[in-house]
Amino acid sequence: MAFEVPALTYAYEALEPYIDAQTMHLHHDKHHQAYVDNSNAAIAKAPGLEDKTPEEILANLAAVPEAVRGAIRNNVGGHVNHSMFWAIMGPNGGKPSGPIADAITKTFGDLAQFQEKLNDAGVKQFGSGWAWLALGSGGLQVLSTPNQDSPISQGLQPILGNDVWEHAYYLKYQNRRAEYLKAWWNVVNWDEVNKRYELALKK
Ligand code: MN3
Repeated sequence: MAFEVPALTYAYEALEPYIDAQTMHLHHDKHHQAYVDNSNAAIAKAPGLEDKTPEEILANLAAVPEAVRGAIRNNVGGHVNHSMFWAIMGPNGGKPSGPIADAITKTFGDLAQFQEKLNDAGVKQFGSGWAWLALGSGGLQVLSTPNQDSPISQGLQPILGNDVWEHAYYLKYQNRRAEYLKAWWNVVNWDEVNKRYELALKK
C-alpha cells in the first residue's frame, strides 16, 4: 500500500509564534511529500516490501535490496520521522503527565534536565538530523541521528523526536538552532508522547 502524508490535526498557524505557518506549509506539504513520493518509488522497485509497514522496513534495513537501500533508509526514514513529528506537536504544549512524566523524572532527574540533554543532542548533531527520546531494553535514552536515520533501525522505539534539519527552523530562526530547540518545547503534545510511551512499553 502506498504511503501518504498524514494530514495535520491542527492549523498550519497553530504552532505560532514558535513555528511559523510558512515553515509548516513547506515542511509538511513539500518536504514530507517528497519523502513519501521517493519512498513509494523506491518500494515499487523492491518486491516484497509493499506489504510491510514503514516501521517494519526500518527495523530490518539489511533485508532491503542493496540497489534501493539508501533511498529506503533516507525516504522511509523521513516519512516515519515526520509522521511522528506532526503528531507529537500541537497548540497546547505544557508539561508531561502520566507514566512518561514519572519515567523522565526517574531517568533524567527532572523535566528541565531531560530537556537540556535533548537540546544538547540537537545542537551537537553536526549537519542535518534528529534529536530523540527513545525506549530501549535499558529504558529511556536521549540520542541523535544523522540525516533521516530512525532509532527503529538501532532497535530502539522513538518516543519523541525533534527535527534539526535547517528546513525545520531556518525561516524563523536562521542559524540559531539552539533557540529553536528551546522554543520547540512550547508545542510538544505530551498526551501524544505519553500514549506512544505506553504503547512502546507493551511491545
Ligand atoms: Mn524535516
